[in-house]
Amino acid sequence: MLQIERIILREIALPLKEPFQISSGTTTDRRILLVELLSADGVEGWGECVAGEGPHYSPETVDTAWLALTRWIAPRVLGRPFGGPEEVQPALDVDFRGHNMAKAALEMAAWELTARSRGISLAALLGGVGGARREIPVGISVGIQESPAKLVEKARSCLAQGYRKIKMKIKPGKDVAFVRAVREALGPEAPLMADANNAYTLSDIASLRALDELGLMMIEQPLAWDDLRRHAELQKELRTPICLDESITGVERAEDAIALHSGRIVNIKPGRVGGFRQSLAIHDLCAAHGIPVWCGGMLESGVGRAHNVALASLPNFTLPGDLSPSSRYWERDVVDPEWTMDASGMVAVPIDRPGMGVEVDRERVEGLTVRKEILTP
Ligand code: OSB
Ligand code: MG
Repeated sequence: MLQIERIILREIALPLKEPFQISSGTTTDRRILLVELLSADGVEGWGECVAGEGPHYSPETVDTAWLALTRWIAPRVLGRPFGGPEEVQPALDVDFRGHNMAKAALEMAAWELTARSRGISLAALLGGVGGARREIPVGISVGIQESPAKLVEKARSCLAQGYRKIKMKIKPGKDVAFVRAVREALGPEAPLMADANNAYTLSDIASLRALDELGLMMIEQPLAWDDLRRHAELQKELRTPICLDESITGVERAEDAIALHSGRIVNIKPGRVGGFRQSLAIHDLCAAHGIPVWCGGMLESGVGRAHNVALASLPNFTLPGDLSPSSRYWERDVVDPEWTMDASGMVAVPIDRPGMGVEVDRERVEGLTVRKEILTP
């Protein structure tokens, strides 16, 4: 049984160590929405909303998520008995369209709370600890750089740190020459990929064909954020697997993508798909169709990272996730212990600790809080 008696929303301001540029814009300071739940029997649960500062990745923003949580999500869950966290997402989707990231923040906190109240790890609750997945290979997402030489320098340093996959953000004009320079500098075996965040159309086929020659593990979401059909056309023209990110907003979209052959790999971000229930469904669907998945990131604090690490412990997460350690993003994270990566590019899944496996540094969070609201039935 799961009954939520109190929801505490906080927006914290967390500056990135360095600006992060993707094709649709640059982020320097994160506005992070944290969700804290308190159950009827006094157990806490934490979630993080991955919505951006502006509507540049998906239509949601921190402000729309705050509105959705206070006005429509909280009233649907507060004081209401659920059989378990898997019942939360269906309840939120009745007569309530979209706002996946806002819904996910609440839903994932409900899973976290459940794991704590059962005294098991979130990874174990999600079903991810079957044998060897106590560690997950980590990839890094490198923002758009000024010059090919700068990108080469970054990528080289990432490999030296142990990262198992290097994803380079690209956009027209900052693509082929940049990626080719890295390929030439790091050699044919370097695990490289590119992420365009929708910066291309089918008329850019020449650049996309040139990228196709560079031995990339995949090209992520080259075309429109909500497109599947054109990605299918493009995939026919490329040897490099297309990986879908933005377009996969739930398990039905994943079914569509598989039916249309829109890509060969799926990046699962639990926030984008409405939470863990949908993430698990997409994971299982892709596994049944031989489609590898990996866990994407949204520049989360240590709270969202904990959820991603737990999810990525599932068996079909066979490719390295965007799960960089805390120090790649922040001077200091908001959880204790902070997230680390070992020299061979692995992050440990904290399966011996209840819940998400890290504790929120409440004092630090209070100090960073710019807005707070307490919601009760
Ligand atoms: O497309 O994966 C993306 C960050 C913000 C918005 C979109 C994306 C990203 C990342 C960051 O690539 C990955 C990370 O959190 O390290
Ligand atoms: Mg992406």
